[in-house]
Amino acid sequence: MFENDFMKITVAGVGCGGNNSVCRVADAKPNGITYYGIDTDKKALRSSAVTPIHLGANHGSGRGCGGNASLGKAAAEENYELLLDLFKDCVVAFIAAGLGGGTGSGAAPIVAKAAHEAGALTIAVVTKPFAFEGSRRMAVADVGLEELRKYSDAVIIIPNENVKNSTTQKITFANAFRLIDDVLCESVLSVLEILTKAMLINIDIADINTVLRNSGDIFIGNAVAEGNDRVRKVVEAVIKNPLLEKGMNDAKGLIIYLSANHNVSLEEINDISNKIAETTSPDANIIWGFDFDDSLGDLIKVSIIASGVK
Ligand SMILES: Nc1nc2c(ncn2[C@@H]2O[C@H](COP(=O)(O)OP(=O)(O)OP(=O)(O)O)[C@@H](O)[C@H]2O)c(=O)[nH]1
Ligand SMILES: [Mg+2]
Repeated sequence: MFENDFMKITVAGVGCGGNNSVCRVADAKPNGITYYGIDTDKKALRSSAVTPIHLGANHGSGRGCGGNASLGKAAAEENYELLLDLFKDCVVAFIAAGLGGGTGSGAAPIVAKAAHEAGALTIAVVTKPFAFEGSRRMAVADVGLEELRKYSDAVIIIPNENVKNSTTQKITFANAFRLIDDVLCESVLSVLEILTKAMLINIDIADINTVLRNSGDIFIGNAVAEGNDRVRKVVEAVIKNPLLEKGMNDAKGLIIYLSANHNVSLEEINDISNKIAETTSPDANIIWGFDFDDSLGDLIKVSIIASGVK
């Protein structure tokens, strides 16, 4: 796990789903991150393992928004100054939410707006509801997503339906949302890891801002491979992520981060980078980081963030 003691990174969960996933990130204990659990539901916040922020004391009962995104929005606007304060001096802010409910869909865009206005690179990581949750909830999610896109620099979208393909094990109803919390959590962790590692090596926040500021929807991929054919295997795996709504085709920006032991050849690094770059648009802005990691043995590890994906 990486360490970060050189800049303020904040991970904020909004609403029940957002909060659960942020608690998972905090459990994984990456150092030097500030966590907030933001909700209109006072009771839900009581069990939060991260710093609780209650929104909208003057808007409703303190029991959540019951799926009403206008209430969620009003609650966040009521506490806008507080939100601005939370993100003061923050360099990168992650906003996690399950879209479809009132707090996540209504308040998360305003939380993103505050983070962005405070100057942070603002990355939203959100889920869309299962089909069985009904069209009304999906419509609330769609409106929430459009609002979030207005205020976030980058958005990662995970349709809950895709989670069904994420494991060969039976997904019980009881653990379905737990699994989704994990997916949200892993997405945040993986972007965090790429950003902090890349910045430790040879990429600075200015490079990262160039690729991710106002970049729209983003794609993330992680893969490892070993053996004679490891270049082909790792490239094939890293450019696919069945959990995400968008693939990485025609990306306008790309961060590639590779690690391998000291035996890795220049040709391998060259081939991996070129093959990944071929899937982006020809004028894509590509930034690249590498680190030796002898603990990987024969494995080669590649992580990517592609921005402006269609
Ligand atoms: N990750 C995760 N998602 C959940 C959970 N419960 C529900 N969801 C999903 O997230 C969407 C929003 O639900 P919640 O997060 O409970 O809603 P909220 O943002 O708290 O909004 P209100 O309760 O209406 O104020 C749902 O439509 C589900 O798709 C959960 O425990 N974890
Ligand atoms: Mg709730």
